Amino acid sequence: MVAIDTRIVEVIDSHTGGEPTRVVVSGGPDLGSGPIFERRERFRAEHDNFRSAVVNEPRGSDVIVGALLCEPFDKASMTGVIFFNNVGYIGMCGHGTIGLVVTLAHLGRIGTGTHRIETPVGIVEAALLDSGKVRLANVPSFRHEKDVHVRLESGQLVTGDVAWGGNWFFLVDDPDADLSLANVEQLSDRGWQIRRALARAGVTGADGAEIDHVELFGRSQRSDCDSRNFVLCPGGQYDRSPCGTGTSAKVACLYEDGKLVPGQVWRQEGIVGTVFEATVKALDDGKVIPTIQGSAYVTAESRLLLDPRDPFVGGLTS
Ligand code: PYC
Repeated sequence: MVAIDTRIVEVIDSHTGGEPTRVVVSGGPDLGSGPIFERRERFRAEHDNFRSAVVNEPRGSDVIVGALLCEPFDKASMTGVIFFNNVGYIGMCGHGTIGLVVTLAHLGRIGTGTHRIETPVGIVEAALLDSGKVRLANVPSFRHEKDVHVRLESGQLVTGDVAWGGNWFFLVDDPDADLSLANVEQLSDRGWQIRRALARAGVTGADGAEIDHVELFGRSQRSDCDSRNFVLCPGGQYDRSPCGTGTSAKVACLYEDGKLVPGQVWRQEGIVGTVFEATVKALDDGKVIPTIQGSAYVTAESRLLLDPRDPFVGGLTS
């Protein structure tokens, strides 16, 4: 029996290339009005326990990315969305947007065609295709710094690029790395070492923004893919998908290096073997609009129960 003051939160779960998204369709906090980035700050300041309750154990897991639907401030958008994870909030989420579109289609709220979505870091456009795939036109993406050297605790020097694809990434080409699922512990450890080295060296994104995603690139064993990656997310989990914002950051760098021309398809394989297809459209200021195409599948329709008597009503946090 559900206690009278238990809060009920309706969620739809999906996965995009193996990476889960949990869309909150009702029962979320009232964040008031105003631009989505302001509402994200209200979410962080006043309702952070809701974030943790929805994505963390015992109702979720470290891997889940949450998506809170919001009334858009931009009236031309069909919805606003705030993405969050086990430790906080992210700007954009590529796999999450693909999951969100498939979820809204599952609910009968949208059909095929292009849909404008407002995120805290800008407007994106997501097309639900007849095939069921989703093609996302992301926020303007760019390289902030090329060939940055950082020294790990081991003394090893690592070189990478700092780039924006809706989140901040440090991208490292590691052609000889063993980017296999069997090696994720070592890869995660390397990712953390790089994050710590970036922090020690004071390497940031624009305006001192923290670089909270690390992306390692190696060779794909597949003849139909250009590269394989491993992405360490802010809360220590690795992205099961090829990472939409990470692939956006990658193609922005490739474009700047003259290795990818507008319209050319880049096939990015992720660590579990799923693939996103990416292209770029060049903007006048040197940035690009990346498009990311992938598939998502709905996995559950659930009601989360937040019983105030539950000692873990706000989720398990470390
Ligand atoms: O697909 O952009 C993405 C993403 C970011 C963090 C996890 N997935």
